[in-house]
Amino acid sequence: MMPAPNSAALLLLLLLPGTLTGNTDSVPIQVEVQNPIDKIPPVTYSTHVVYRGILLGAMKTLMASNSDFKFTFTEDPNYGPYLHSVNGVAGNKEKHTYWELLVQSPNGKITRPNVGIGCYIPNANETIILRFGEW
Ligand code: B12
Ligand SMILES: *[C@@H]1O[C@H](CO)[C@@H](O)[C@H](O)[C@H]1NC(C)=O
Repeated sequence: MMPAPNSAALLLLLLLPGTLTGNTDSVPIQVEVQNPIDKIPPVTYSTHVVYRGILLGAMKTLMASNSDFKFTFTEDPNYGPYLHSVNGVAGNKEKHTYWELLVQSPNGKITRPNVGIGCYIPNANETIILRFGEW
């Protein structure tokens, strides 16, 4: 006969959403496009990412649902997807311009991730800032 399932273990399963059980929750985030170089006012979009999903996925979801937001990326052999253009504005090697990836947490703190759009995993309610800048 099978032993009766341990009730403490069952409770633990119920309390761990997304770990052992499937998680269908979508994580809400915002994407803000900043282009101070061309003096374009910032635009903020709301989108979402699947549980523990990558930023690139959220950006593709946003592009598919909102015709105002578009982006292109190139594939770096070592580091993966490199964000090349946003809303028709492209980074340029000669002009030393690029799209910088910044993250603003709900408490307002802004950080610069040390990975690109293919590796960054957004957290709920973060504002992902795509900022056209110079290096
Ligand atoms: C210079 C540099 C840049 C320059 C590149 C300018 C240019 N076109 O020459 C600029 C300022 C544009 C840049 C941007 C970013 N970078 Co950078 N960059 C470097 C650095 C210091 C040297 C690269 C280099 O010249 N190698 C020598 C050449 C001969 O080799 P290469 O293969 O041709 O180099 C190319 C790639 O490295 C590519 N590249 C540079 N950074 C990144 C980042 C990503 C995600 C990708 C896909 C490609 C890429 O640009 C180089 C020139 O074409 C490296 C660290 C290091 N010491 O290696 C970090 C490094 C590659 N960058 C890194 C990061 C995180 C970024 C950013 C995501 C930072 C941010 N938060 O915005 C952005 C990219 C955003 C985007 N648009 O997708 C990380 C990548 C780690 C990872 N696994 O994702 C590194 C390793 C530094 C780190 N923090 O650890 N970067
Ligand atoms: C994100 O924001 C929503 C709506 O304001 C809130 O209900 C939720 O608790 C927040 N989640 C986190 C992890 O901050």
